[in-house]
Amino acid sequence: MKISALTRSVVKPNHAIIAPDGYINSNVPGWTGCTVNVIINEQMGARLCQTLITLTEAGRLVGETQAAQIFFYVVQGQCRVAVGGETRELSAGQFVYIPIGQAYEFSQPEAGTQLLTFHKVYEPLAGHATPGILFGEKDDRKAPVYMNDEALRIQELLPNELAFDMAVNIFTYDIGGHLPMVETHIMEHGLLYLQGQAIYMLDQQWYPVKKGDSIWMAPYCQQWATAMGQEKSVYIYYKNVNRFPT
Ligand code: UGY
Ligand code: MN
Repeated sequence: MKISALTRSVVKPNHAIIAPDGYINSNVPGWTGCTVNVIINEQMGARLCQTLITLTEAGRLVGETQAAQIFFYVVQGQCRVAVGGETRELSAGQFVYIPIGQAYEFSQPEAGTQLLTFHKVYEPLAGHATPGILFGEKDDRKAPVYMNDEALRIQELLPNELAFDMAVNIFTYDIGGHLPMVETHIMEHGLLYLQGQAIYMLDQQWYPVKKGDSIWMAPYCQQWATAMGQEKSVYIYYKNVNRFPT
């Protein structure tokens, strides 16, 4: 029997691990027929928001982005999205990036469809137009080796252009693969494990993590990870990029 007083989730001033066992649903106006778990948010000291939305067959997300852009990624299932005069079917591994000031509607999901979102208040850059709507998908053929280590591959889902102030990447580690060094950096991360297991080091503390877990890393939270288990470990992560440090 599961012991209900135990969890792998931790929430610290500069990092958090949120495992699904502690989820409590939020109501988001316009998002109906679904459960919404706000996993990372400014309430914990973050400057991004990360949510996980689980849709019933009747699920509908109707809204308009305001100051924050939203990146939607289909973790499982499929649904329809209408945005910018275009309607598309999205299935697992596909995403749509919705810039600021844009109306959108998600509808007709398969029951159990899960969407991951990353939200960031957009910081305009003089001389660069605000990015447009963008569709894309996970594609391992577009994941080059990271830092000359054949065990590590990163696919950048958003264009590496100055107009974008956020990156969303998919990081795949072969079993036993590990970050080549302890990273210590100004950029913040939100992430969701899509596959496998790992040991993550955050601020010199060690955590076992697996598919379904989310992690928040504040700026300068030291980070290192190694993959373990029977399959590659894969996570999708957010990073703020391309702006002058304030
Ligand atoms: O891009 C990154 O900073 C990435 N290598 N960090 C991480 O996966 N924790
Ligand atoms: Mn990093």
